[in-house]
Amino acid sequence: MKGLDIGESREEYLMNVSEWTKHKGVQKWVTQMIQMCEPDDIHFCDGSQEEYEAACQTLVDSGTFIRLNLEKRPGSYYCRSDPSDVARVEDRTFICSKKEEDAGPTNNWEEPKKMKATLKTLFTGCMKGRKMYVIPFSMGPFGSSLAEIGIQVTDSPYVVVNMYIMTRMGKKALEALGDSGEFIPCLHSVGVPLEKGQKDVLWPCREDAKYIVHFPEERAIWSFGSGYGGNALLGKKCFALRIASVKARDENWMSEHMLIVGVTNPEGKKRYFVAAFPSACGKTNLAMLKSELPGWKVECVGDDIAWMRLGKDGRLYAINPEYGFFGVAPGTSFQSNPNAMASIAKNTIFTNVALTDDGDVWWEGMTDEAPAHLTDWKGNSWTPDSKVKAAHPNSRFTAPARQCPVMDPVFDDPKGVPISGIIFGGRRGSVVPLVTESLSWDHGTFFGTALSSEMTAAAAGTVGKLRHDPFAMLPFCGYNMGDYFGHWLEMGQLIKPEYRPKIFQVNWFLKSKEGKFLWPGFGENMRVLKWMFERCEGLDNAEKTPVGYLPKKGAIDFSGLDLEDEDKLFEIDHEAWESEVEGLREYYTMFGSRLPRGITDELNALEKRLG
Ligand code: SAT
Ligand code: MN
Repeated sequence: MKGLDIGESREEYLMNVSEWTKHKGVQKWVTQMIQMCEPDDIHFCDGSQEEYEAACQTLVDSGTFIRLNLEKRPGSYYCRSDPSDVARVEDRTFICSKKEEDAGPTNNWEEPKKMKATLKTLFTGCMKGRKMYVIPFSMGPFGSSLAEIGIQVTDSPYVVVNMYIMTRMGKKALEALGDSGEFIPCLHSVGVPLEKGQKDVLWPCREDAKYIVHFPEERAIWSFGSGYGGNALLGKKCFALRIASVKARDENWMSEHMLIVGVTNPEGKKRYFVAAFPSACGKTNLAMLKSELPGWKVECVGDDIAWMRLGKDGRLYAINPEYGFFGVAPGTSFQSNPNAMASIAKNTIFTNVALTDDGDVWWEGMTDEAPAHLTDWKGNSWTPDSKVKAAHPNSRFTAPARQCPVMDPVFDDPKGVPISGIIFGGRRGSVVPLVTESLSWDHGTFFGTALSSEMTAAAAGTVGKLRHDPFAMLPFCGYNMGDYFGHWLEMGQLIKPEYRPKIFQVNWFLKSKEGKFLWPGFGENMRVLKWMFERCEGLDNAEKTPVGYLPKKGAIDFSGLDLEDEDKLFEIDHEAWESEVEGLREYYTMFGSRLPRGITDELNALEKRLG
């Protein structure tokens, strides 16, 4: 590792940076960041395995990382965050567009100049006593016209090792950028400078000052005070969704909070689908679905984010901009998601799960019975009689995508994959049928705007209450959500009609009056995917209803399933739908004049069809 004391040798730094990249914009920006943050030391990341291991060793030496049992979990590390720094902080996340209305009613806003002034005060000298890492990274495969480059500077080695897994980073990203390419500057600090000789804490962060800030017009990200997940790994939600959604609007493409899967039928024909789900709806499980239907196969291209662009042929192509999984651990088991379990068998970073006595990991839902003794995510001794959870509900694994046994070999293909279908799904105990196909692109866009989910114990709020989460993008859209609806309508016009993806809505969570789930879910969801696949093939297996196309009787193969009430899966309760329409009308008022006419038209048309 090339180390350097800036204070002692500015010339040497300038020599190093010009050796490292000829890109004048990068040189200038990194220099400015150094002058403001005043790190003691700087490291330019090359993305090598040795560099990754050295950074892990730094974290082991400082006590932040614990090396896991080499036989049970080779190449893997255990980490506890500060108990106050365990999730994204939506109330500290800002979209600082020049005009407030351009951030829209779903985002926090602050005047950019004012925010910059606040941040500059916080960032000044914030890396004293620390090393600054400079991480060039590519979101998307190298050489892809769908990929974008970012440069993150950070004082957190935890961020470095997570970015190593989650993105394609280092020298190759810098080469892809070239001498004059466009990059997104991503500034990050945990916000805890160290005095000379002062001992560091295990997880530095700021309880009093967290800022996750996006400047959409400048296309820049400034993140202060948190070291965790989406707050600190700036390639993920900050860049790949919030900033990218703005770029996508301006450049006619789509940046979506969607998984990507390839579905292959028994004849070997393959079609690709993308799907958006609010949290706690089984998105990761669908992304890695183990098919229960003989001859049918699902492969994973991505589990969280899809970037989609028009090809020259007028078709929509998607890439997964990420390179790894940052997945929620609790609930992941060999039963619920065997492919995720295989993905995290080695070379994985575990954060805020529980530690077993033999140096492995455990979390609620991993096995039916908890181990007799654990150390919980706060470092306390834990037994099954303990009153607290052993793993934090938002505890995570960071694992390389290539370790997933059902990873689609084309996930690294610069061309991306052609999309046949788009799926929206929420958790609804009633009203929304198991599966519906939209009547048109605009009607499908309406599905996206209407997406909502009943809250689970996994998030703060009242359990069972409906939370609107349009396109599952509520905390991730970098501009006015009303304009984003309009962008979807416009994209539909740009896609060649014969290639326009079909749009579906699914609901795995219908319940009987007694509160029992009516649909088994998990691997059996393959039966629903099969119907969608066949719709894309043009099969006449649907019938038109007021809410969209539903499967004809017998069109979904339910053989071998012990279903309590098959008809209820497709029931349309007119009264419930009418109040659904009323609820949406009321919800849409928050977008005011930014609500596109096309969406109001769809709502009115639905109301009319309901009669
Ligand atoms: O923390 S992340 O944004 O990476 C994951 C999530 O909260 O959705
Ligand atoms: Mn997500």
